[in-house]
Amino acid sequence: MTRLLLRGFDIRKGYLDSPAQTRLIAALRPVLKAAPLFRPTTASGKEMSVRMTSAGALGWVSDKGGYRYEPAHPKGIAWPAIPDDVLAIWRDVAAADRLPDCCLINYYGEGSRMGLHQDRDEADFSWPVVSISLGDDALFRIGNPTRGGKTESVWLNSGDVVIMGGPARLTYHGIDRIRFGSSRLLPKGGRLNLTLRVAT
Ligand code: MD3
Ligand code: FE
Repeated sequence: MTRLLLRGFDIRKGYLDSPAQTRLIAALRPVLKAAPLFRPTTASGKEMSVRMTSAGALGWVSDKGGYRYEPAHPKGIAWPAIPDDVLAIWRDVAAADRLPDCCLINYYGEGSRMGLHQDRDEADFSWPVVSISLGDDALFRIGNPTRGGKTESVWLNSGDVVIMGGPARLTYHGIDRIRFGSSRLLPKGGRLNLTLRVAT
């Protein structure tokens, strides 16, 4: 495993080996069955190219009512529990004395991207956010604490884990593109990104 520090983001390249990635996908299968991926729309009514769902007490949703955390999936059921294998990664890397209450699951198919944004729907920005990449490679762009300015990009590969804490917690970031078909982890291709958060 190699470690990269970029603008306060702690990037653990190759944190999960191939068998651990396969185990994580197996643990996520029942989660995705219970809480299917859906396509959120922004407050302005545009469909996002990324499909999403969540696990944990709270899940992140976006629709005409805006962005927020909700205790139920849009189809009305409680979000499934965050799998233990996922929580074990948080325990190992987050250095936080509580567990996350949300695991947001983003799925990137061919052509999906996520524009530069800040994550600020959580109640307390002093908790870190932990991201786990699975499947196809993604070009991750890191900006600044305010909009604009120079950015730096890094490819995230399957098995990489990123920890965003401290001053980096409010840094602008996004996914420019994925290399669709670069990984064989997901049978239908694409990329799953898990972000573990303390929302409340
Ligand atoms: C920096 N996801 O879900 S993960 C997101 O790959 C999101 O799906 C991207 O941005 C993805 O909000 C990037 C890296 C990441 C996640 C959350 C962050 C970086 C972050 C929260 C605060 C600062
Ligand atoms: Fe984000």
